[in-house]
Amino acid sequence: MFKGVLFDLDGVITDTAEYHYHAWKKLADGLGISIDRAFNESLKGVSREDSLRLILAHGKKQAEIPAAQFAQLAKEKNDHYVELIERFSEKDIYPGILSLLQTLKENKIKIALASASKNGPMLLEKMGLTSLFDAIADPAAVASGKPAPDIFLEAARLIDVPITECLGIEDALAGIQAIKTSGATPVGVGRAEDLGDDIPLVPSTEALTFDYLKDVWEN
Ligand code: B16
Ligand code: MG
Repeated sequence: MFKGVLFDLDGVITDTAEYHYHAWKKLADGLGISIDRAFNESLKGVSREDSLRLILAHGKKQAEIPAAQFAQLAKEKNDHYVELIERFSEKDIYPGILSLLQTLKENKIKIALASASKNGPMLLEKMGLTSLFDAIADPAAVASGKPAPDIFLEAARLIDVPITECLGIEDALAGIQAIKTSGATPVGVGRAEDLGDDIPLVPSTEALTFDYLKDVWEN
């Protein structure tokens, strides 16, 4: 039986991708760079700074932005994003996630957050989920973002469970790659076209039950 579950946040526990998109779009518009929802897909699971680099490269503007302005742009995006998620609450938890977390806890399975988002602790707090988590890995404390395995390794270290005894749940390809490299067992939320056909997948979080996770582990 697995002893720990490492959760991604955006796209697994709640839907913040739309808000990230609006905040990035506002910033990109101001820079004369056009981004759409398809481009936004490539930003899922990618850190704030790496997302900004991708947007600037997309608009061929990376050479024009000095370091101080880069930091300012990242801050502007985050300020707007934080405004957009101001009213987040329990109603924003994806279906099935609260009962899964409660069941894991009842069964003494350790739970950790392995999100690229520096806003993760605030979002868990707003959704009333903080007390269900045994640990929150800090994305600022690891050397490399997803698809590197660092954040999942750090999450497993914090709950003191060997990474090979953990499941990792992700909605983004970068995150699935990170889980695979870490040595944890991946479970994807999404489509085979996006995440690959070589891992267990659920179409939406409702299907993420404790029984489903036990089946994944045993098969
Ligand atoms: P922040 P996840 C990721 O969260 C998002 O998918 C990604 O779009 C975002 O840029 C990243 O967090 C950083 O977020 O700007 O709030 O630090 O999917 O790893 O939970
Ligand atoms: Mg995600």
